[in-house]
Amino acid sequence: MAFDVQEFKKEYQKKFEELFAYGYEAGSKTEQYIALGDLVRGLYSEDWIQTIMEYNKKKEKQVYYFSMEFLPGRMLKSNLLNMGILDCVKQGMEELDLDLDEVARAEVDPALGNGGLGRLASCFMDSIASTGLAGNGNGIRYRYGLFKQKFINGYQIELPENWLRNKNVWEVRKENKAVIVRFGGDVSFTQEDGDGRLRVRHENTRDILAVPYDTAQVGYNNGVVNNLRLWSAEIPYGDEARFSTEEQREEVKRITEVLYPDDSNYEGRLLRVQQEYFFSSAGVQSIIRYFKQLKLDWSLFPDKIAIHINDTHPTLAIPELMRILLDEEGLTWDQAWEITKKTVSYTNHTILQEAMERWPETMIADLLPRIYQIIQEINLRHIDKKTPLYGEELSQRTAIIANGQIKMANLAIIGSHSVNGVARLHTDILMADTLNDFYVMYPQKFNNKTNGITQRRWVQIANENLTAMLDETIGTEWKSNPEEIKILKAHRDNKNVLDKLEQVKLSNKKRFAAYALQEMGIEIDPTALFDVQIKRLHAYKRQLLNVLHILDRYLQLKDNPNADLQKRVFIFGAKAAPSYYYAKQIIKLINSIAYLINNDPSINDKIKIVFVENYGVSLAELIIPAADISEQISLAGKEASGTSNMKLMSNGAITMATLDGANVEIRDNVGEDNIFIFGLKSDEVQEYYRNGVYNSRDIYDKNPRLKRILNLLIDGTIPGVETEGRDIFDSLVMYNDEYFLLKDFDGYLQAQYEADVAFSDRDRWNRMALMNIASSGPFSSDYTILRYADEIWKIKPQS
Ligand code: GPW
Repeated sequence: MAFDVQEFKKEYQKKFEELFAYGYEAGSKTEQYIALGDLVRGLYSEDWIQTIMEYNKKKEKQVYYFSMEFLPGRMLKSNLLNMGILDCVKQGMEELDLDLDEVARAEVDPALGNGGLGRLASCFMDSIASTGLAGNGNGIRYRYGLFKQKFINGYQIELPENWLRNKNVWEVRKENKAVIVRFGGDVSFTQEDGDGRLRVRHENTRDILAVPYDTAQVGYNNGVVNNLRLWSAEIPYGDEARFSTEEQREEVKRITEVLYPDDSNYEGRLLRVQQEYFFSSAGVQSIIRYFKQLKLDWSLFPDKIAIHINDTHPTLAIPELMRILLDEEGLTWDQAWEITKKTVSYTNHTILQEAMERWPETMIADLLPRIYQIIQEINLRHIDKKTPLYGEELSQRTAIIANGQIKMANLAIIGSHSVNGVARLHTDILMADTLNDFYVMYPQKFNNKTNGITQRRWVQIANENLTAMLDETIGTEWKSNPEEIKILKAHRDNKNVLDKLEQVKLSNKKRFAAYALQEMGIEIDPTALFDVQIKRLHAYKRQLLNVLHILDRYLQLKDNPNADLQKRVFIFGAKAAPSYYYAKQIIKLINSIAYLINNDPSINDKIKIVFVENYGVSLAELIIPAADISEQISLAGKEASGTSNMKLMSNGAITMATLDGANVEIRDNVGEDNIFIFGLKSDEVQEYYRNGVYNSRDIYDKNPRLKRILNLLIDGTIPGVETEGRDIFDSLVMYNDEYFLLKDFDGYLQAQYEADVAFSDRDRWNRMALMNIASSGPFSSDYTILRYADEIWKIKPQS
């Protein structure tokens, strides 16, 4: 983008005065940020319009990524980076006596997602634009994002996150693109004269206005600016009379009021399914509106439109598309069904049964009577068609409706042409096990798309020091072609490069240490090993296994204050779903252990524990560049992919991992010598579940080292966790340790010991870090997205 520093300074001053009617020097950080954001939006607006016009003119096939969650992170710097003006603006701000980073921190980080799934959607939006693909996001503009986490006395407290409290400079309200979404009502059929076709009458509905707010998705140095469309629920214009009571008005607003705070765990609530239909219907309607403008035959719909559903949350897009094609556009069932299947594709993100969405039949029948009929019809036709081919039993197991419930995964698979898992191992488990019945019926639908991350945010923005060091060492090609980072391997034995890498890491650790001191009053040594586990709190992710290791070190130091142990800082970041009692108990336990150990002078700072409050995208950007060890220790088979594993690897952390999710592929890329692997394999876990011979009590009785640690939970050593300690102890010892922590404990300790040894040899460790960075290119979401585009969506990058 043609733009120079002087010009920028002039424009910025002008913009500020225009907005606030005084000089920028007197403004607050928020005002300074708003002025800059506003200016930046103006700079890409022409490309934004141009991009959309071009897609329309060329009738380019477009993909619509439907996702209940997006976690974009702060957008100022990523927009500047992708526009190619980050350095220019930084310098300009400096000359105006402003610090860009400080101003950028005034942006509220929009937490419109829970964790990995939402962040993946945002990495994908960045990659779709950056690889030059015609793509759109479709989601919900929640008034309140994921709760703000506070710790009070070690317990998690949830506070509302009003992310729109300041002006959102990136969004554009598009009233002219609003659509009506209908709930409830009565469905009847009338025989029309003439053609004898049945016409559907859907009356007495509750009509909600869906208003889109569009946010630009700026591609990296390519002039492409795509669109992310988030829908907000409002009262239809002119319909105010029908919503005369406060109660009725509240009901409308409630639909997009707040994000459900559950990660990999579904809540069968009416409001949730209202949200799902609301944004699915609005999205499909605006696609239909666009397609009709093209004046093409309906049979060409799948040649122009791909709808991708991010997990089952947007599955109602399938019957909604059917409804519109049948009831409003007058297509036959067979025509509509062919179009729908060819248009929709589905990603599965979990095998956990508790995360599988199932809606009570009666709930859907009442809330969405026409959609319910269509689902019933899809189900009947499916069973009719498959029973003669596969027999009664298998066919019934794949039914969409059973036992009064509607199974959304079954609908998503039957109503789409592609089903993908998010890592090789995960997809293999889906095919062989979780979704095997469907794999037997539709082998050609199944495919793998291993997740990826955008190194633009996770390296270039989060880790400027590493970026500068890479540019200096291997040039800048890796920035537009992530695989090229592999040439860093040529420097693996270059002492000078290894030392520089160590300096980069150290400076990032100092930056985090300053944060820990400032925000939490915890003093940490930046030369200690930083051991990081950042992800949602979940039993299957096994934060508790990490805790058992910490307690083992604690006991070693209690026994012998001079024990030869590597000094470590254990960093945790994790939110628990407010209703997930056990996860909240684990948070309390970790905080209590942190308090105990951090304040025990006999430990002499050999262990420090930092549990950051309110972990999210912005904190991830601070923590990840500072990590030495990346904890990826889920029970094998349970974590579909993981993505923090990739972000940490790209920043030179060494992975401590079970062979789960994408960890397997990380090991394959980085090599056995540059990763620490331990624990049960996925098939071994499966075998234990099948034969039922696992007995955790037995391990407890026979392993004195482990027994001593577990007893700490119930013997009063850790103050303030009487109930938590007992409940957690019981889950591990009395209720047979569902996630095999005790089984994997010895292997984990051994791997951690090896990590200590490796860390003490600075050259060896730095070389491992270098090899991780150099092997991280294949995990760029650019490649992931190009595979989706080529193999599922059938769209090509624009030149
Ligand atoms: F349960 N994931 C997530 F599959 O963050 F829907 N939230 C969710 O609700 C689900 C999955 C769901 C995560 C997976 O746990 C993680 O392994 C994966 O890397 C991520 O989705 C992106 O695919």
